[in-house]
Amino acid sequence: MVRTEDPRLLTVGGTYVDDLREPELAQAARVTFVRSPIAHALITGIDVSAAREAPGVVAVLTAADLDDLPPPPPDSGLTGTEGLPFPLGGHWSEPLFAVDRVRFVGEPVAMVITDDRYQGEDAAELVSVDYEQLPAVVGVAGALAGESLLFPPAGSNVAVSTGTPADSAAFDGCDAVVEQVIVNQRLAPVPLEGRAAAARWADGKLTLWVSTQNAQIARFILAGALGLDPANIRVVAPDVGGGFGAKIGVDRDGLLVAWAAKHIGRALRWAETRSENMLAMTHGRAQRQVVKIGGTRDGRILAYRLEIVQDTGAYSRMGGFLPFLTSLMAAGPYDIAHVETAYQVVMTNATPISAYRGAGRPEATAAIERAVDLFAAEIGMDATEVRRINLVPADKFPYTSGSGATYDTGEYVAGLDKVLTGAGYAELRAEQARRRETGDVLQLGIGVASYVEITAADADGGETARLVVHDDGTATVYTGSSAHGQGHHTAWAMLVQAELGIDMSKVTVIHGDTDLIPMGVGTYASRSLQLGGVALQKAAIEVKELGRKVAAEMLEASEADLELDVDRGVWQVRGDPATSTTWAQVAAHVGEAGLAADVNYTDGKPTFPFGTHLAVTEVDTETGKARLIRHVTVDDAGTVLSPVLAEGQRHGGIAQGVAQALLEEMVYDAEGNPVTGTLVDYAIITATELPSFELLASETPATVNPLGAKGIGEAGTIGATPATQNSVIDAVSHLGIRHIDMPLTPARVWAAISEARESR
Ligand code: SMO
Repeated sequence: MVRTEDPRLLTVGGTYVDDLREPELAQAARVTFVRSPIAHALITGIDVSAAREAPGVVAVLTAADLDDLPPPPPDSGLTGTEGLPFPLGGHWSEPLFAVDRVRFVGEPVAMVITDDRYQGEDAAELVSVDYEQLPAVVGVAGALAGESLLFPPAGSNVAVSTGTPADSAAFDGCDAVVEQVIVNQRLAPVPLEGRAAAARWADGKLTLWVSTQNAQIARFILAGALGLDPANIRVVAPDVGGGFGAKIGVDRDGLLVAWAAKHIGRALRWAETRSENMLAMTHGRAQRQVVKIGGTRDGRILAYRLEIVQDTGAYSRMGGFLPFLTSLMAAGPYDIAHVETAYQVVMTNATPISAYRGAGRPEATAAIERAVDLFAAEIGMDATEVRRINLVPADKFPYTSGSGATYDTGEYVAGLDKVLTGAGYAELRAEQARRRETGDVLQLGIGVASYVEITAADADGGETARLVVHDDGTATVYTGSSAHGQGHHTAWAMLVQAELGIDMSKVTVIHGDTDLIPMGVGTYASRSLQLGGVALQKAAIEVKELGRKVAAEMLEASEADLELDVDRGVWQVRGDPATSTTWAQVAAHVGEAGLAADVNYTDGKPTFPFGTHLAVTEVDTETGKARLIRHVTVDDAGTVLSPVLAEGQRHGGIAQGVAQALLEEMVYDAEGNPVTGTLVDYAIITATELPSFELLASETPATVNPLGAKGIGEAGTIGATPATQNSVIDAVSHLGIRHIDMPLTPARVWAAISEARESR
């Protein structure tokens, strides 16, 4: 089965926000943002007079023009651990335009609106902003030092703190205890399509076309920010070129485009440049972790502690919430008697942190998978053996972990064994020994990571589906779960065909338009199939029962005697296939409204996909260059609906995970200037750096939903990152190296090797 969306995407291409040729946008003016070039400064004046006179300028807007907006919500007083801190309100709230103070390079300060886009670039240069530079808060150390404050009224840069765990007695009974500071570095999501929006205000109604993972959530945010009745807002997400979590809802830049269209009464459009995307779209990860792990010399882990400082950047978007998820998943797939976690969320003068492929769970896996390898090295045991001893055994499910998550089903040890067998683990170790013996310049590394993750963590938020069968025998699906590369059209059409026997080619899938689908949640947290897919399956079953009644009437048979021949898509009398009627005839008989069902599925529960990744790297000990040469994985996401879509998710996820391990890092200098703000300095991964992945099959059905489905969207990044990191460290472990922080660039690996050789 191939993807039904591909012929269009590969021939005429998609229609993204900036490609829209809607007549309503024909006269649209162009938005160019004026962004702060300084990480931390007071704004002492903004002079827009010269810009207003520039060619093509329609308007120049700043915070002073926002007086037609509703007052911000009162201080919620949310600090500490009460309530879910995203976004933080009160002291920490994020304005639309910067007011009085800028807090990161890239923060929007003003907006220039011009007839043509090129005019905006020139006019923006003429906006004169007076800045009084302040000391920048860089990284978690800078935030905790507290010498400069982003929000002086708050009195601290620490927005959330769970308190520190007391040094636990659980470690006292351990033969061996290891501690390590681990940096899970800041990453840029880099979707191929950057952020873009187009807005029009007419007849008391706002339409916003926006590149988003969820049109309905964007509408909800818009209504709140602009003080509008949601009924007077239409949000449309056309084709969306990737999001990775950073396009959940709509952020301040998109809100400003919508507001400005209403404010000046002219349609507007905006598409960011890649440079803006690197600085002003949210970033991900950015945790400093301290792990402590202890156990017996025969490999039993008895106690584990994870302390996190989350750098959430200049404003707390989902960054304030990520360490909660990291803490929840801290214990990983292991049965550990004592687990303790603590976290702080701190503000820094950098781009705000939000969700990025895995959103808090990759950070949990990265921490414990490093810790397990460190523990194994300490007791001199093979790290895969330590994993086998401590993985939750198959007969213990449902299992509540030491960090408080209840895993539904799992075959963790079987998954590990499948990967070890598939990779030829013993032969790999033998090859590694050979290379060590001969002193080969290219040393071999074998890294393993086992994981469990939570998907659809917010399952009770539900998902919607509407299904209509038409009198020409086709069907239309309206889904609250919109695609930005995942392949929903294919999957949703497969579900309809499986249930109703209507051929996939006759199924149209519509998403991302709040006029057509007012209720929906959207695509993130690997939730689509297990929530949106189940909603659609339920709608199809309802339509089927409606169809049965109508067909029975038409064929003058009892409902009990009717059966749906799913291969042919016809209703027939049992044992008398000649007496039959098609979906088209049934729909024509009853009229379209008669063959439609609406489902809002809110009974879903989170699921816990799991797996093991094994990465084989070759490390050049003279240059420090690490190359991934094999990657073998089990990613068990329950029952697989479409193997090609599931494999696609695994491929993309692995590539992004390996990229974090080897290449990517968003770096800031001491003044808070981003120094990796272009794709020349920020190395995203390409096919050249990757081998062909060896994906092994494993399906342990979820028990909490009728499709047996768990999420697959984020698994690849979760397993691949620590497997690759462990692999590179393993390649040089014979030199006495125990840990190297990501990204494992040649410079870092070479420095670690040099240091190890010197200290010998
Ligand atoms: S990081 Mo994802 O879109 O939950």
